[in-house]
Amino acid sequence: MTVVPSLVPSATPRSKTPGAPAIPRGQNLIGGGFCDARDGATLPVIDPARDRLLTTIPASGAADVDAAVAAARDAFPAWSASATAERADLLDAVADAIERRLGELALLESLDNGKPVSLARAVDIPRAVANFRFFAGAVRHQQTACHPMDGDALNYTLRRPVGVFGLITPWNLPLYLLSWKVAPALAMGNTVVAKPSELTPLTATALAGILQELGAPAGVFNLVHGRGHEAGQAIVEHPDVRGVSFTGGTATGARVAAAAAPMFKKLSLELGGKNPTLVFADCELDEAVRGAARAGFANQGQICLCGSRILVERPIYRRFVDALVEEARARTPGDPQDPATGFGALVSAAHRDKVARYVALARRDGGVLLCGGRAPELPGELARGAFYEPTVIDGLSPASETATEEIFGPVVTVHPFDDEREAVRLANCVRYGLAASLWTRDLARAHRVSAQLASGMVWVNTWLLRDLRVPFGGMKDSGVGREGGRFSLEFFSESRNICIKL
Ligand code: TXE
Repeated sequence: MTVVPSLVPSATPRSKTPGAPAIPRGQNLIGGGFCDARDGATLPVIDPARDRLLTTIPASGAADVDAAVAAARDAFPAWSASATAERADLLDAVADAIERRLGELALLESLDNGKPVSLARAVDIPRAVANFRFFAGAVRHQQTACHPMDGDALNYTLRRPVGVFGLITPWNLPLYLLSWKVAPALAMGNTVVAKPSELTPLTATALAGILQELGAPAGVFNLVHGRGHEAGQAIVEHPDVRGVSFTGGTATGARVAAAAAPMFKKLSLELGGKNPTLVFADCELDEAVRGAARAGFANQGQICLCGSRILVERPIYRRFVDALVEEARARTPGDPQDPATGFGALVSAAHRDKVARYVALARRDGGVLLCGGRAPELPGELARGAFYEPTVIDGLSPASETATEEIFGPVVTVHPFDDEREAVRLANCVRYGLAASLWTRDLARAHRVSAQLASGMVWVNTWLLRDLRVPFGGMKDSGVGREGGRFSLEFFSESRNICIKL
């Protein structure tokens, strides 16, 4: 099987694991040219479902980042002065190109990450298309503020590009989250140096190929592959990078913030979550069960918005939990590249082991495993894969490590509550504050409880219903700042107020 050779630079050695799909080796894109790391160092790219080598990428270091930042800096004057329509047209063309290659890109995402190809086809790639289209439209139609001063003066505000942005993204939704940053950054006239997760670099390389094919000016979009503490850290520390948009773990976010703060860089941090799902006894039970299961297990539980802490009002506790376990059991891990598979592999063996450690902690702390809690037995090459069964744990203290720390895998804990007050207290007593979902038919309660949740986003009777105009981001240890719609346009620009005396 050959995978999108047209999207990745050629002249490449093929991957070495027998039977693995032929994926050309990934390269950096710096100043309009594809290249390896200066010292030739590489990192393996592993298919986590079969533990096989897919290809390699450059293990870039500070010298590679330096070259990419210089290219982005050189491209900035022309790109920042280009017409809005030119930038918006490029984003629309990128969206069209991604859409045309949806099948190929979904396959790459599935191979790289272990996610079901059906999910990548239905969510990851279409949402990347939507992000490029949305920000093309948003920048075309953007407005700025005007503050007249009773006939004395007129204030108006311009939004100017900032300069070179560093865009650092995680492995769970690789192209989707990269497009969420690249599109608004370029739309507002910035140039960028992007570093995808070293665990899932394939679709970022494909995006670089698309931008090249479309004739994006050299240096406007630069891609540097590599490890976080090397390439990532070098981007954050580079004095010519004027802003950083980072999505990833909370501990990494703290390191990024510490490096960026003394240089007063613009900084957006989308970090971890331990999101509560609150289920009230008056909910539409079947819908709540399906919604909670989706929130718990979508993408194998590897979405920062996943609801892994499920709080259920006591009168329906047993019925709800039994039905949830049935939903969990129905999600059978299987070959991610089989279009019929709904539940794939985790991103890596190391991550699967981390998930297993949290389940072991839960057992130690008196948790009762209602289902899952182990790696499934799968046939053939899949036996080597990083699979883990959907797991529901009852009987744990809501203050236990498993119930309060971000696991980022297919593990949910369930906890009963007796009234609204207790539900809100349990929802809010973690260090994170990214998202919450609540299930009730009582509209007054929906408003009342939503207003009390310490959380950047609240869904009522739904989960992960996204409108690209709304603010996206978290509070507490879930991050700083908001992206989405005008919030992204504002983050990726500087306001300049002009006051004219009349
Ligand atoms: O994230 P990292 P990882 C959470 C989740 C997961 C944990 C670790 O809990 O288990 O984070 O995942 C780059 N300077 N989330 O290890 O390490 C890194 O190369 C600059 C939540 O993948 O934070 C990658 O490109 N960059 C999250 C990106 O940061 C650095 C999604 C994220 O990697 C760096 C993924 C450094 N010092 C994981 N160190 C979400 N909220 O969506 C690493 N990186």
